[in-house]
This record gives sequence, C-alpha cells and structure tokens, in this order.
Amino acid sequence: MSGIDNRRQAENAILAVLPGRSRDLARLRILAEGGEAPVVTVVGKYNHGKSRLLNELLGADAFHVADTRATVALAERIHQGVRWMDAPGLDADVGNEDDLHALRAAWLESDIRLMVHAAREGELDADELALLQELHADGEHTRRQTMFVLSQVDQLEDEAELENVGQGLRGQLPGIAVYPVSSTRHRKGATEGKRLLLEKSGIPALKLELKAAFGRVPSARAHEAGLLRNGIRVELEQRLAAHAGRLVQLRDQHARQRRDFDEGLRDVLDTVQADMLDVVNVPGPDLARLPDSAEDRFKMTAGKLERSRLQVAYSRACRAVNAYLIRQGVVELPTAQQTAAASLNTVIVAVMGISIKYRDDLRRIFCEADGRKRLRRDFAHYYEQSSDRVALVADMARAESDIASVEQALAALQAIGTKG
Ligand SMILES: Nc1nc2c(ncn2[C@@H]2O[C@H](COP(=O)(O)OP(=O)(O)OP(=O)(O)O)[C@@H](O)[C@H]2O)c(=O)[nH]1
Ligand SMILES: [Mg+2]
Repeated sequence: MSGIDNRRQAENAILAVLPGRSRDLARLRILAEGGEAPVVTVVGKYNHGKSRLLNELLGADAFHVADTRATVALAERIHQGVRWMDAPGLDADVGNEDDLHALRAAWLESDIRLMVHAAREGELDADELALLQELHADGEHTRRQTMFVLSQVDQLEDEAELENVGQGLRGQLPGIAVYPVSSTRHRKGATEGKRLLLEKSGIPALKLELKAAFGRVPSARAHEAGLLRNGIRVELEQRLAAHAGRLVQLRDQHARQRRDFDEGLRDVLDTVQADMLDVVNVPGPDLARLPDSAEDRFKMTAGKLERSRLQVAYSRACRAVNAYLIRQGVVELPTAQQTAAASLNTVIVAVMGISIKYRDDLRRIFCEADGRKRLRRDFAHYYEQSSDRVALVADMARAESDIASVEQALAALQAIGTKG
C-alpha cells in the first residue's frame, strides 16, 4: 500500500470521529506533502491588478491580464523556488463553483497572501475589509503571512492623494503595513532601464519584503502543523474522555440494575417460600397422591380437595413472582422464542410451567435451595433479554465502539505526524 493510501486511511479514521476537521486535514496534508517552495497567492477584487502584479514580481508574463474579468480559474507557476498562484477576483456577482473552488484552494495552499486593492477605489469596501480581517486573524493563529498591497498607484493624481488614500486605509486597519505599487511603472522602468521609475514602482520594496517573508515560511509551517495537530488531538482526547465516562456510567447502571433485580427477586421468593412452607408442611401423607376411581368422577374427594389447595397456592406464588417481573419489565418472551399460542408467550409460563401436582413439587420448586437457585437463574436469563436490558447493552457496545474509533483516530493522527 502506498504512502498516499495510508495517509487517506488515516485521514478517514480521523474524519470518522471529527467530520468538521476536513479542511484542517487537507491543510496538514499540504504542509506534509506540498513541497518546499513557499506558496504565494493573490486575493482581492477583480480588475485590481492581481495577475499583473504577479507577473511583475516573478519577472515573466506568466498570468493572463485583461480589462475584463481575466482570471477565472486558479493558475500557478513555479519560479525560482516559489510557487505563485493567481486566483480569480472575489466578486459577489460571479461566485460560481469554479471560482469558489479556486478561492478555497488558494486559501488552503498559501503560505503568503497578497491582498491587492486598487488605489483608485480609496477605502476598502465591507467585503474586502472583512476578508483582510479574517486573513489577519488567521495569521495571528497560524503565522501564515498576509501583505496588503495598494495597487495601480500611478492612477492617483499625486503623492498627496496617495497619502490621503493611505491615511483612509490606516483608519480602517490601524497598524497595517501598506505596500503601494504600480505594475505599469515597474514594467516601463524595466524595459526602458529607468532606475528611478523602478524604485518608484514599489515593486522592488515589495520583493524585499517577500524575500524576508519566504525566510519565515519554514518555521511558520512547522508552527501551523503543530497547531492543527494539537487542536485535533485535544478534541479527540476530549471525545475519548466523554465516551469513556459514558461507558463507566452505563456499566455501573448495568451492574446496579442486575443487583437490584436479583435482590428484589430474592425478596419475593423468600415471601413465597414462607407462604409455601405453611402449605406443604401439613402433617400426614400427601392426599393429592390418592388416586380417584371412576365413580369419584363427579364427587369431591380428599385427593381432589388437596390438589386444588396446592394448585391455588401455586397460582398465588406465580402471581407474586409475575407481579415482580412485570414491575421489572420482564413480561414477553424474546421474539425468537415466541410460539403461535400467545398465552404461552410469557416468561412466567416459560419458567414455571402451567400446573403442579404434589406437595413435593411445591417444596422442590419454592422451598429447596436448588429449586430457588433455578428460579433465580431462569428469571435472570429472561431479565437480560428484556428490551430495556438489551437496549442498555447496545448502548454499552456503542460506547465501546466509539472509544475504539477515537483510539484509531488518535493512532492515525500519530501516523500522519511522521513525514514521508
Ligand atoms: N494603470 C495601471 N493599470 C494596471 C496596473 N496593474 C494592472 N493594471 C491593469 O488593470 C487591468 C486588470 O489587471 P489584472 O492584473 O488582469 O487584474 P486582476 O485583478 O488579475 O483581475 P481578475 O483576474 O479579473 O480578477 C488590466 O488592464 C491591467 O493592465 C497598474 O499598476 N497600473
Ligand atoms: Mg487576474
């Protein structure tokens, strides 16, 4: 299996637990596998001179420049160890899927963002301001750098107007560094060999700043990767603690319920036993064993009387136990065990049978240790199959599998931490 497959698998293990982290994982992948070259992207509104600025910075006509909406998809060029990415302008009226995709990619891939704003527009509009603030906030956190470029300054009347615009912008964004540039002056200065014009274009100063920014990229990337991994790890650990806590609670509840069931059943069986001892401990032989002859058919005999006395006691005992089972939610047999005879589908019938004949039966069932043990075991067996108990066990299994998923995700995070 290739490293890429391994990484995908690891990412999926994390996403299974934290689906909201897909962007962080995509960014981490880029940080791990994206190559050494610093990535510079432009952001800003359409026609503000983004593409042309990039061309001047890298000294080649790499990107399409036009008066109409020129850049419609993400384009990139690697030049002297730097990856330059040209992105479409951010204009609400366009916002089609391709643009959004390109913008997302630019946001995801970039180490350094050049926010480009045309000088003739004066102050930033609300969208630009929000974007720049977002970029700065992100930078505080991730150390990805954003530089604010005031473009096309040759379109301003004079230095005073430039000063004016600069002041307005600083009012909007206190403390921000503004890099005024003119791509046309730079091109003219370069082709005509005019040093002063080159200097005045602001591009050499911007290049110097960029060079310094490139130097900061490796440490910024390391910082950002650590930050992302840490954020994911902390969230996974919180999930793990929550699931583990839930499992402990469910197991407690499971054990406590069973204890309560067993104790309650024992109390009921104790009462039944006391009652039964009075019934079976009568002196003399068991009259129920006296056979009735054919002519006794319509007569009340001593045997019949005793048999009915025992049957009544038996029913009373069954009712007492059944009342307890009902309170515990143990009524119907599990579906798999049910038969067509609905009246036989109850737990009490399944365990007790329908009738008894003799005193010894009652003694054996309700008064002797083995009989009582069997009742406790059989009723507990059905108790474990009652719907609440089954649901509780399923909850525990879910908590266990949640824990296993988080543990897998943590191991996966560990695995994608090691580069290469
Ligand atoms: N005067 C002047 N015009 C410029 C300057 N930079 C760019 N332009 C012109 O402004 C227009 C738009 O430039 P682009 O670089 O294509 O602008 P963009 O921001 O990439 O536009 P989209 O790709 O459509 O978002 C073109 O006609 C450029 O020639 C500049 O510094 N001064
Ligand atoms: Mg463009």
